[in-house]
Amino acid sequence: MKLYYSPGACSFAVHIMLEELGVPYQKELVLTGDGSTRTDRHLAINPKGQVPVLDLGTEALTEVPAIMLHLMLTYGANLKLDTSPLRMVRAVEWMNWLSSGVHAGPVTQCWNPHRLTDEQSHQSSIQEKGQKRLREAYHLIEGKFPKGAMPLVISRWLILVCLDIFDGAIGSAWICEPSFRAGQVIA
Ligand SMILES: N[C@@H](CCC(=O)N[C@@H](CS)C(=O)NCC(=O)O)C(=O)O
Repeated sequence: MKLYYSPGACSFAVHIMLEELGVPYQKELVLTGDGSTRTDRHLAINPKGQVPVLDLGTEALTEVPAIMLHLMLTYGANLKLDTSPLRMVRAVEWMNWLSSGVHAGPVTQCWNPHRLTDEQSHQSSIQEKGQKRLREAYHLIEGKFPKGAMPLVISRWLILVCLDIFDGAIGSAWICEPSFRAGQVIA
């Protein structure tokens, strides 16, 4: 199994999961900032030109929620994860929202406003709005999961989403989790 990743990108969520599940894997660095995701070689692996990709040997998986689900279902027993149907459905529910409503939405607004407009003068207001939306999402999540009650897969995603945006100064419940520190080690 090989993870194509870029430090601090959304591949981080998968990276942390692999470390915590304790499964052997290889990794290959594909930086998101220097065009490496758009090379012919990488496009042959993932035509979307993105990380993460988890190459299983037989086929390559893309999209964080799909990869996380695969890891949970295949190796969840390593961490005694509850993989009963309703728990898995809940995980999908959260990951879909984190992937679309948070990552593709406000995170893109904050980090890549140029993807949303060609008008340079509009970019700072798009970023500002993105930060507001991200804080709203963050408060929604914290309200839902008090300290220590957050399902593992969600906390892994949040580490990724909030790490840079809030500059580590969130002071929230989940930031104290061991996985956050694990994430810092492999970042
Ligand atoms: N929906 C995708 C999003 C993947 C994505 O946005 N990857 C970014 C890094 S966070 C990337 O590879 N960007 C490089 C690029 O678009 O050139 C997923 O969940 O995996």
